[in-house]
Amino acid sequence: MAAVSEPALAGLEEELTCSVCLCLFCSPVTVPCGHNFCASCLELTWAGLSRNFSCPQCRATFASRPQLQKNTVLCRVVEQLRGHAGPEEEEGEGEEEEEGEGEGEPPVRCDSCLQAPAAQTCLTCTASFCAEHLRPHLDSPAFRDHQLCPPLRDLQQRKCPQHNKLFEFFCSQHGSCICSLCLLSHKLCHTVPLQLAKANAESALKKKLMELHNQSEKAARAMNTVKTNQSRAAETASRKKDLIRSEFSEIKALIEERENETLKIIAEEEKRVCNKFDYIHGILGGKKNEIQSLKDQIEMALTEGDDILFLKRAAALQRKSTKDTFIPVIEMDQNLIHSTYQSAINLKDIVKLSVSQCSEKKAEAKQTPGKTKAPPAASTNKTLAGKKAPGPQHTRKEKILQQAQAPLQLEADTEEKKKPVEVAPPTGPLNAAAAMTVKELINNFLKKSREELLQYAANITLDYNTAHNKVILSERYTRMSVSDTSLNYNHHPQRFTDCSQVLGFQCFKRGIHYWEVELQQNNFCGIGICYGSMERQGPESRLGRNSSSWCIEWFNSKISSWHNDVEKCLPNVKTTKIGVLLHCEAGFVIFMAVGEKHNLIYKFKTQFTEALYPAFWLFSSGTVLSLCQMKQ
Ligand SMILES: *[C@@H]1O[C@H](CO)[C@@H](O)[C@H](O)[C@H]1NC(C)=O
Ligand SMILES: *[C@@H]1O[C@H](CO)[C@@H](O)[C@H](O)[C@H]1NC(C)=O
Ligand SMILES: *[C@@H]1O[C@H](CO)[C@@H](O)[C@H](O)[C@H]1NC(C)=O
Ligand SMILES: *[C@@H]1O[C@H](CO)[C@@H](O)[C@H](O)[C@H]1NC(C)=O
Ligand SMILES: *[C@@H]1O[C@H](CO)[C@@H](O)[C@H](O)[C@H]1NC(C)=O
Ligand SMILES: *[C@@H]1O[C@H](CO)[C@@H](O)[C@H](O)[C@H]1NC(C)=O
Ligand SMILES: CC(=O)N[C@H]1CO[C@H](CO)[C@@H](O)[C@@H]1O
Repeated sequence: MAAVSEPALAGLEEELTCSVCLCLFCSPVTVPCGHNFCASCLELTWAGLSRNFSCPQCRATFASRPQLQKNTVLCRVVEQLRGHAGPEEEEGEGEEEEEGEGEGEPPVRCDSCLQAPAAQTCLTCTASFCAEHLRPHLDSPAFRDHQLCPPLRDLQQRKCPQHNKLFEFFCSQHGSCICSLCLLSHKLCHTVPLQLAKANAESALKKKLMELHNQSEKAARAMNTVKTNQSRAAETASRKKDLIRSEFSEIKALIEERENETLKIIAEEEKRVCNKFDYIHGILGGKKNEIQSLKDQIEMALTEGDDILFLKRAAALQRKSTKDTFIPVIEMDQNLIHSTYQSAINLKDIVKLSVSQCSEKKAEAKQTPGKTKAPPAASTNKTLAGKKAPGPQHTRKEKILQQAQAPLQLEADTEEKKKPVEVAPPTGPLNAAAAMTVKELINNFLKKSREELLQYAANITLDYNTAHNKVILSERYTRMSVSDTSLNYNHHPQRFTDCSQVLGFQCFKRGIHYWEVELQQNNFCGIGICYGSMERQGPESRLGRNSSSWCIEWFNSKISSWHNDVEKCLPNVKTTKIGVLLHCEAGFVIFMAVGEKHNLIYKFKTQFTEALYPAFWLFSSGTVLSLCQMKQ
């Protein structure tokens, strides 16, 4: 086999022997003082001890039981040695002969006779001698000072090649062994006798072993911590995932419940109408039978031969008649169907909006990790709307200051710079925080481009039943104008009797809605919103003159806002297209000039308590308003 390693391993046997069992190591382990033992021997030695563990070789004591690591290098060396010496090394005498010089250490031969095994080595002569040839050393005074020691092998390796003298010292600077003659050239070096150098190196290595032992224990502890932390993280994540799952299933259940309710409304309406149809169908069936029976009687009478009898019957039959069949109009309540459908769309919009807001926030957080979080109002993309950010350019220092301060500060800043902004005082008891978020929300919407607002677009049609007698509706209920004469619309409780007004057919209880109105001719009109419960008669039925409506009014060149009979004059705007943005939950309505740079005309903030209808007032003949069909 690996003959190459054979000589290398020769002579190592003693080093590879456990000092407890005196056999070759079997799974050797290393104790902190650096000594190796068979794992099982150490187990036996330390069995039953709870402290004062000591090394069986050097008696070094350890307060606690040292952690023992298998000495893998030693293991491999022992295995290699076994591979040559056979597993039972001690009893393998025969093998030893076979292996010859390879394994069994050949005795050191006498340098004199070159045959007999040496008894001692003389360090002075640098030669080994058998008992016989050693005798002069022991007897003759000439050799008295010669230093004798047990036989040493390879004396040549222990000699300085330069001076052919035995090494006696160790130079730590050069890390080499030197002889006494070399000392001259190492005058400036630190040199120590070999024995001392060996002892020093041994203790240094032992110390290092201790340190490594400490380090390895530390590493093992750290590994444990990492594993623990890992499983803790996994646990936390799975717990949170469960919670999130249950939140979402609750959301889904809520939506499903709403779906069920909404579907139920339609189903009930369907049932109501179906029952009516069934009823009418039954009535008509009876009528048909009645007619058939009269028909039969007449036909029977016509076959009567007896004149007297025939005339008598004919007279009776001629008196009989059946009324024309009256078929009542039965249809589903379009208003109900539509508003039910609209409520589903509104819910969808709200969900869509909050879901997209969630992902926007996430994207923002990713974009600026570690930075101070900017307030939402300031972080929306201003360039999208083709507008410049409001407010002056700030220096870098000011910007940092602003970021450090509360969003409140930034908000107040931009608020002042905007010109035509006025805010109606909120009617509801909003707390400061809620008011602030509504403010931010409004600013968000004001920064949106028209394209962005169109995602909330609602097509509005006019409700014929609310139109005042002089309001003409045309273009499939999207255009309104004023007639000089009364149009004699039939009476309806929802109809305006005193003010030439009309409401939209659509009503909004929830969600965000945007519609646009075109002022086509003559600026005498009002555009706004109102509760369905607003008066239809008397002076209080005028838009803005009560607490149930909010509007912007054009009175020739004068523009003003109206609510609760309070007027506020506003700066003029040139545009003829007005956008209305209604946010039911946040409680605001914004009137904007479509296509203008600073497009805010006015905003009302309040808490809406009822569903809201688009509302219009047309003052004089010639005024024409048109509702825009919106493409999403
Ligand atoms: C353990 O060692 C300490 C100090 O070397 C000694 O005082 C103590 O008696 C020892 N205990 C035992 C049980 O040998
Ligand atoms: C090993 O660690 C112990 C405490 O954990 C310490 O007292 C000792 O000095 C360390 N030994 C070495 C060699 O670092
Ligand atoms: C493990 O968790 C503890 C406590 O949570 C912490 O102090 C320690 O730094 C963590 N260690 C690692 C490696 O993550
Ligand atoms: C909705 O209706 C379906 C079918 O009628 C029913 O299985 C489900 O439990 C209902 N969900 C809720 C939340 O009421
Ligand atoms: C803002 O919008 C413009 C135009 O769509 C785009 O180029 C830019 O990257 C956007 N900036 C941010 C911060 O989203
Ligand atoms: C409004 O009506 C137009 C034309 O009928 C249609 O194309 C558009 O999709 C509608 N918009 C909405 C928001 O329903
Ligand atoms: C029905 C209605 O809302 N009426 C109110 C209209 O506004 C005036 C003025 O604020 C109130 O006095 C009415 O009660």
